[in-house]
Amino acid sequence: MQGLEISEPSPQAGPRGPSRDDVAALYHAPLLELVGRAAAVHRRAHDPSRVQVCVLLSIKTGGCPENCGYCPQSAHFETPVAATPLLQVDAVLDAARQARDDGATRFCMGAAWREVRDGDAFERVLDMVRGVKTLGLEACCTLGMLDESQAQRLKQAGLDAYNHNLDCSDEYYDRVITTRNYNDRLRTLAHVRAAGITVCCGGIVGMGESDADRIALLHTLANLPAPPESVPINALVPVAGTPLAGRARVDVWTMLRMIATARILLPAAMVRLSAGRTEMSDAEQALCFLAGANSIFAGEKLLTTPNPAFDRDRALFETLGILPLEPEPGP
Ligand code: SAM
Ligand code: DTB
Ligand code: SF4
Repeated sequence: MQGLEISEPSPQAGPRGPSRDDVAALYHAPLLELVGRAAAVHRRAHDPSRVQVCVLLSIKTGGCPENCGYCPQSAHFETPVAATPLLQVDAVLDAARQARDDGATRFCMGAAWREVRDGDAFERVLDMVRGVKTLGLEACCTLGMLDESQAQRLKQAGLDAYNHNLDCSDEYYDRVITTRNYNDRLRTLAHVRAAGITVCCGGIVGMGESDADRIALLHTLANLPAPPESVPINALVPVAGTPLAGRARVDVWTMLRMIATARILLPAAMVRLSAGRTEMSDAEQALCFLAGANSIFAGEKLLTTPNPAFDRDRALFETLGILPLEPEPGP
């Protein structure tokens, strides 16, 4: 398969990473060839029988000043999501403990903020991070934009990962969001990296973008100054009141192409089958795991939208012979 013969990118990527044509050749390869190659890469870099279970918690919901067209938490749209203030530390730690008891090894706290501001709210988030770390979980936050000193403070508190998605291509970005631009996103990612926090960065499929946009996103991810350690691939969850409410569900073949191409381009990354699983059959999810996805978000809610219940995922893992990834041994 000529299109599948590109060498795997160096860990440094940068200018020596794959070209857009390389990425397109992979993405457009015959589907089973692509999935087969991704499965082989996956097996070399990871134990294919292990899938990491992560739990999300919305620590501050709704009322967000950004106008992301997919998001039920934007104050620009009338949606079913009610705004709530920043949770108390104890409530967050109760949820984290429950997540750990349910088999999760990573706990991700999301806030509907445009950016982090120094002050009491940020201090409280730092306390949440410290508390989650004492429970032996990986701690991840997604709080919007942040500057370098805020990233450093999160690192000092013990934060392992920061989620900040590019979501789509640079070219498509202003069709979805106009209150910030691609460079704003890249700047925050650089601050996270500079602070020594691992980067979780991915996108959403099903927003009306083209294959070329998806290829451009994957190309950008594979050419970041250092490869992201974590790549969430979300299927759009259309929510009433948002501009993208009427979008048709994205087909599984597109999800598979995204996941498999991401797996080949970023062999060491955790590729996360993120939003959209409620609408996927067990067989569709199995294909995504075969194509290199090795993490899910578990629990009945993502941030504000429904997600499969723990029991359904437990049954799925049993059917497929998948085991939840064990926690890393503590220091
Ligand atoms: N406000 C912060 C930000 O935007 O970075 C953090 C929270 S935001 C909800 C985190 C990510 O959730 C977004 O970047 C987007 O990729 C994803 N997301 C939000 N709404 C979604 C939807 N309806 N369907 C799929 N993914 C969604
Ligand atoms: C990511 O890429 N997907 C997760 C996590 N990172 C924060 C969030 C999905 C949110 C889906 C919409 C909602 O539940 O509000
Ligand atoms: Fe705000 Fe994040 Fe939703 Fe955009 S995706 S509206 S920044 S919460």
